[in-house]
Amino acid sequence: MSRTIASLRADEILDSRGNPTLRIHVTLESGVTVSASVPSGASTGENEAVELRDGDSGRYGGKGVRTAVANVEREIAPRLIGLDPTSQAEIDRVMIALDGTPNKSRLGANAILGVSMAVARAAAAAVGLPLYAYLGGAGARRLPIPQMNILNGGKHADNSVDFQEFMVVPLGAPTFAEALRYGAETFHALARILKRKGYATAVGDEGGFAPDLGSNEEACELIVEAVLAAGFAPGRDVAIALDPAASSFFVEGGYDLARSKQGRKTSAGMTELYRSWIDRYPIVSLEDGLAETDWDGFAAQTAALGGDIQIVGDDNFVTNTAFIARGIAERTANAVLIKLNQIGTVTETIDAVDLARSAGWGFVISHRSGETEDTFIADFAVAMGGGQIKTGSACRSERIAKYNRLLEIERALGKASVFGLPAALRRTRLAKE
Ligand code: 2PG
Ligand code: MG
Repeated sequence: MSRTIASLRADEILDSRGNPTLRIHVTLESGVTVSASVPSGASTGENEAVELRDGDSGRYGGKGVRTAVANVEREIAPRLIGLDPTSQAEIDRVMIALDGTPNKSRLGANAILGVSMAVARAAAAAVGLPLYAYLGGAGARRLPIPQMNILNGGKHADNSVDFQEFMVVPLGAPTFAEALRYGAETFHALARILKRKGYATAVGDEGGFAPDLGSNEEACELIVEAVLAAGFAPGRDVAIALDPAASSFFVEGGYDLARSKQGRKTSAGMTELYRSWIDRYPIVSLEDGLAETDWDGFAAQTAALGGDIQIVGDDNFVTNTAFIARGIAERTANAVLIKLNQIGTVTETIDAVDLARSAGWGFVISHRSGETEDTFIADFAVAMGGGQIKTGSACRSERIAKYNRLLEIERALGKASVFGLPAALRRTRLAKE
């Protein structure tokens, strides 16, 4: 059949941090060639699928991916040539079995995911559909509200801020295009405010500013100021989402706010801190407010705050249905962050989304801090229909590429497109007001 896979090739390319990653090319018998590139995280969860690195200190400090490239071309390709790319689940199953480990450490989750994404793209091309429509079907028409990370700290910047991500959420916009404008104008207003106050306006890994602030809380104050300066109503037009990525400052059983010199806190102390912020700032979503091992703390936090805001698990769930199922049983969140490379195949990522959906949880499709110009997650967010994406600030082209793709999709859908608060954010205090 002309649409079967004729060849599979891999390249070692660079990600947005200048570290090696993979680009996979799939060619079909018909001659159609597509490619997909793999992202890479910095604040990774312990149980993520394994990103295979060469460990050869003579190249890229050991971060080369030539072994993963060889695994694609020598091991995976011979098994997939001749298969129909629309058999996504079967192809992903073949790769999981060929790898043979629980965490894809033999062939590398980077090798497997690149192939999985490229196969999805090849299938979409073979059946003549845009990727979002191929993966999501005729009902796929909800554009996501972006969580735009305009102030960076933690592992994504070398500054005095412990918390990793302070994001604006333009949830009051009528369309995705307008939401993007609200977010970008707030970003530019924040630049002017930082400059006026004598703060640095250099950006971190995800394109947010990375100034040395006096405290973590000052980030919320500055963002509210920026929202107002841009002419928007805090909370109604533009809200705030946080990803403290608390595993990164969890030291010897306590939360150590060392960078901002704010001392150590217990799990309950952190939740109290968030409560006081929620009372003062228009926060609608909190991701990884506690460390990935702090399951009891997460359950207490969800009981305390989950009626008012979205509680998102990232490092603790790692897009893995086993951990998400535990979270659902123990009520440790009410939403999950979804990252394809945490689990390593498109099929397993869809399984994670399905599980979240079946529990009535929200889900946020997410980039990694190390990205490429690949826009797969933009289509994937529309296909899954959860109404939320997190893909960085309003600068750095590896982030903007995803937003620009979403603009294209919204335009292509025209009047059929849907944009607005998903159920997961409707529980928020702001939406109830
Ligand atoms: C996160 C991600 C993306 P990283 O913690 O949510 O923002 O960061 O890719 O470094 O894990
Ligand atoms: Mg996170």
